[in-house]
Amino acid sequence: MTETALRICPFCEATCGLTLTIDVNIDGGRVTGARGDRDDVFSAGFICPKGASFGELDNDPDRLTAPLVRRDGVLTEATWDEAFAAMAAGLGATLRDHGGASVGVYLGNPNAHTVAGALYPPLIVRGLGTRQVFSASTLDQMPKHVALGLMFGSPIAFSVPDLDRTDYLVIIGANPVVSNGSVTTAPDFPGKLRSLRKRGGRLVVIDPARTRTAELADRHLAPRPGTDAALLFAIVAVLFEEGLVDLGSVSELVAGVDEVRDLAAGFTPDTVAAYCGIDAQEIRTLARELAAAPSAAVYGRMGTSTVEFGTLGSWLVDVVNILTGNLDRPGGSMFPCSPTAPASRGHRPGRGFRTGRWHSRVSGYPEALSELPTVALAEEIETPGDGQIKALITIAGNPVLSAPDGDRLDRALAGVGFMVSVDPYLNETTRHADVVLPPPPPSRSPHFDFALNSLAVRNNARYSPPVLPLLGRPDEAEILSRIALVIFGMGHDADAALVDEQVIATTLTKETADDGSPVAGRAVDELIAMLPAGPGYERRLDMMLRIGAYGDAFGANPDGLTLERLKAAPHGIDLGELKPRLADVMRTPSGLVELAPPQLVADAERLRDALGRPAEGFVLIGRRHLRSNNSWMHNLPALAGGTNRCTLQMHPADAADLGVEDTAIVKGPGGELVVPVEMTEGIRRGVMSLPHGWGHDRGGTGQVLAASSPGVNANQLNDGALLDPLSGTAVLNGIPVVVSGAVAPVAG
Ligand SMILES: Nc1nc2c(c(=O)[nH]1)N[C@H]1C(S)=C(S)[C@@H](COP(=O)(O)OP(=O)(O)OC[C@H]3O[C@@H](n4cnc5c(=O)[nH]c(N)nc54)[C@H](O)[C@@H]3O)O[C@H]1N2
Ligand SMILES: Nc1nc2c(c(=O)[nH]1)N[C@H]1C(S)=C(S)[C@@H](COP(=O)(O)OP(=O)(O)OC[C@H]3O[C@@H](n4cnc5c(=O)[nH]c(N)nc54)[C@H](O)[C@@H]3O)O[C@H]1N2
Ligand code: SF4
Ligand SMILES: [Mo]
Repeated sequence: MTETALRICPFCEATCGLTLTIDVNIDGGRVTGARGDRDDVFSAGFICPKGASFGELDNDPDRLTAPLVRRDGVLTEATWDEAFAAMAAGLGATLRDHGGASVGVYLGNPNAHTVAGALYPPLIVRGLGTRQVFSASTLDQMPKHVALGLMFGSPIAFSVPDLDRTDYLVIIGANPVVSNGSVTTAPDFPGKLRSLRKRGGRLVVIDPARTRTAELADRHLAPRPGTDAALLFAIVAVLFEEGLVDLGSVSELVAGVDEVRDLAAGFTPDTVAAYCGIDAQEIRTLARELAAAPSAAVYGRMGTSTVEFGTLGSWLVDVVNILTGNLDRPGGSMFPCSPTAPASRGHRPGRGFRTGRWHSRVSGYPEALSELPTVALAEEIETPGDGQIKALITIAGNPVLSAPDGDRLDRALAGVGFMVSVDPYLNETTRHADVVLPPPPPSRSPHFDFALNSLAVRNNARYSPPVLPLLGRPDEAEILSRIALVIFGMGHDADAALVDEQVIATTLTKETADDGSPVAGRAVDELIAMLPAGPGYERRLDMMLRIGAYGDAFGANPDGLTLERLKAAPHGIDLGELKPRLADVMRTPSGLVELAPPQLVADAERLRDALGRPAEGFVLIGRRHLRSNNSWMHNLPALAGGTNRCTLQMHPADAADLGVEDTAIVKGPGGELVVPVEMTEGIRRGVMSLPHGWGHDRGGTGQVLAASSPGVNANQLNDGALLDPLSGTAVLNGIPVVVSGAVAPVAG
């Protein structure tokens, strides 16, 4: 017998609503298919190949179904009791002998896509009191956090392009037709770009490669990799030079405009043209069009972020949005309001934002958002001394492939005292663990987008309870809670619900004491008694919804949101189009947007020095594929093969100059690879691209299909020495490489 069930897709940031088909005759049920849910209030039926493979991913026979414990050097299946006890013994011994500060934590990307990943890792990190915290953020969006923190006083003050209403969109360093959007949550990004053009709007794409997104554009500019900050600065220079600056509705709320004008004068189109590889006139035209458009938005992602001047570039995206009057206005770049955002407390100054409150032990890198650069993880494990990492917890990550110089990290992980990994797969990283605790597949896990809702191009609330039963396994909330219990010194077999109850009591105590809270002055016990019976994560979610921006304030606002209401609306609740709310999100001490933070002004000097650098040699950039997801979807037949291959793309003219045919030897600062070559006219000359997340040839990973077409690890070319200094983010785009043919040309 077949049934259907609704489930939000967790495989990328678009958060599409899916309708799953379930075969209930199979023991415990089995997902047999997935299609887009046409009634979903946010995604309206959109689905991509990854979402369509939900069943295959859910049922992958290589997923771990039981925990693994290392015995006599070999990872061996164990019972959950044994595995939790082994985790408690290993972690407990490290805590006793070296303290919580000696435990490192690595948090990977899917933590942004699970309920457990949002709710429990912060408790684990806080409980340890460790500064050895690493995540995929310093391989990704950390530059944006730092820029936002310095400008708005809040590192999460993300604005997103108002895709449905904008008249003019500039996409710089992003390929949302393939990635389905990032740090902007929008199902059917490609459709939204087509609609923009259909309603007479214009699309400009700035990318060294003619991507599928660039192919939809009215105009495509292909700059040299790593030069976005200079290009954006030149746009700013033109806006000032030609009197096109108009801050619109935010003009009373911005400080530092004159400083930015003075700074930008050193980056005119003529000054940056050679460095960026873009004609000065093109830059002027772009600036004029941006200023003239009735509404416009600049949207930047990986290509603007994971580069040498990532924080500067991320800052300048918003500087352009502000100077053209497009920040916080319909059709411009707007601040979403998620259902778990705190209820509005109006415009109030905050404590501001700082980085570098402490530094990494070995290389002295500054902390950002209480994290250290992931490129420093290996050296923090290897280098003896006070504060050395003696034990490591990894949750939903694979830094051996996703971070620079995986070979070094691979060796370091082999030597770490104790390692526990929470991951459904044995991969290049988790194969080093002493205990692997696999969470259940998505069909047996709940879903709510704590992080991604606050990046949505239309405000909405949706919740998916688990579709299928757990069959005696702990869910990820319980797995992470048990790790937290050990860290709190309560023992791994204590009641896991205590963790959530503690958070609820602490949060409500703070809220009821806060005059600006919708539950100010209420009795904590009375509020706790109003939470629904059920799993702790649901109780926490209900609490967050009720004190949140749309909440029922525990009955004070009877029409407001509760988890019960949300559950009664399985296709979600539409919360309307984005509305201006800058005053609500801004938390600078001055109460103003700081357009010229001193740290960024100082870093502009570094960029000015780079302008004179000769533009020679080849550089490497990355690319993504519609049917992949970083390192962990190469094991599914439906997604593997075809054009989803690990090849080096290069311009045929470059190949001819280099004498490269089918195969190339690529040398970078971190190593050397032999890679199949794919010629394409759609990439700028002097630039080559290689996808990341491949290199599944290390053995011992238990992903049979992935290992059969392993590809190479692009990040092995990178030694990780190059960082964006303000954010500690690895430079992943614009790596210098030397390329030659793998087979000597036949002498003729
Ligand atoms: N050269 C280069 N390198 C890059 C990038 C690039 O563009 N170029 N991109 C970078 C970016 S943007 C990112 S985000 C990082 C990603 O870096 P990571 O997050 O370190 O790596 P992923 O490959 O995403 O690995 C995710 C892991 O989570 C596991 N997982 C999946 N679902 C769940 C779940 O529900 N629970 C748990 N506990 N685990 C789960 C998967 O099995 C997999 O092992 O890579 C970065 N590396
Ligand atoms: N199908 C699929 N979807 C994904 C993922 C995936 O692996 N596969 N990964 C997910 C994750 S973790 C993330 S963070 C997002 C990333 O989402 P996006 O940022 O949209 O994805 P990328 O493909 O990395 O796009 C970066 C673009 O920047 C270009 N680029 C490189 N260097 C430069 C530069 O210096 N300047 C400019 N202007 N452009 C440059 C590249 O050619 C590339 O087209 O995608 C998410 N979605
Ligand atoms: S676009 Fe993203 S969220 Fe939507 S179906 Fe595809 S992978 Fe899932
Ligand atoms: Mo990412």
